[in-house]
Amino acid sequence: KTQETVSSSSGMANQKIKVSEDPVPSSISQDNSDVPTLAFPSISTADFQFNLEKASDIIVQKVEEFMDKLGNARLVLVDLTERSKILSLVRAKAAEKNIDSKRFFTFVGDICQLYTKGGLRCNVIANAANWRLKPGGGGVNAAIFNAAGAALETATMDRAKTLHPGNALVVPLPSTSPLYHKEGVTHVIHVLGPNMNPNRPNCLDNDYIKGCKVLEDAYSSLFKGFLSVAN
Ligand code: AR6
Repeated sequence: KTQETVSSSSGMANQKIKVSEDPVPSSISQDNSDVPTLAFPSISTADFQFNLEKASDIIVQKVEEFMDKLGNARLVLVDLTERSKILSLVRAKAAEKNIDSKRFFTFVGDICQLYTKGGLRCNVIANAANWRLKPGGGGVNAAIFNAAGAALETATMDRAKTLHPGNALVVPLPSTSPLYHKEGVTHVIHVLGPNMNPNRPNCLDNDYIKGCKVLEDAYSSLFKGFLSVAN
């Protein structure tokens, strides 16, 4: 695991070459568990402009609801930066409700590099998708489709051509995908949340009665999908 050296057999005799370095920060390198783990982004709160207070309430409420069905599996809410408002809101509200922090916690990092950069093993990751289930559009959707390569697009299209708001689609990742062999991700779950952005399809025009219902359904579908492949 630690840095190794080998002697070069060609050219300069006895030259030391670095061949591998442990990519896992020591603080979490003990996270070598094979515990089923779902990493998920906060659905709808960036490009889809959903209210963060309301979204954080829904995340914590849905996590709490699924806690006793989880067994030893883990749920991890991920965002790109330590300054993430949604992560702090959710952390505070989860602490208030005494949610078991071993089975639900937040994590800062790129959802496509949780193991190689962060040392966190997550066999399932969620995507904040678009209704066409297509790559691009920025945000976490673009990042996941990019990192997973064409294998994800094909596997997704084999299962569905579109997704309705509030629904999730579980896609087994082919082992040819770099996300599978580098990061250990075996499934991607596409989730379509409610959209409050007038420049995106199916905008709910600030209707938070409908919006909250759709976001609740989205997390229920996501967590059910995860449970269906977790054990
Ligand atoms: N790793 C972890 N979290 C991320 C990453 C990443 N690589 N990239 C973004 N986030 P968004 P939405 C966080 O906008 O609001 C797309 O265009 C981000 O900070 O990706 O549901 C789709 O095609 C935020 O907390 O999703 C849809 O059309 C969260 O992920 C539309 O955006 C979700 O941000 C969906 O919009």
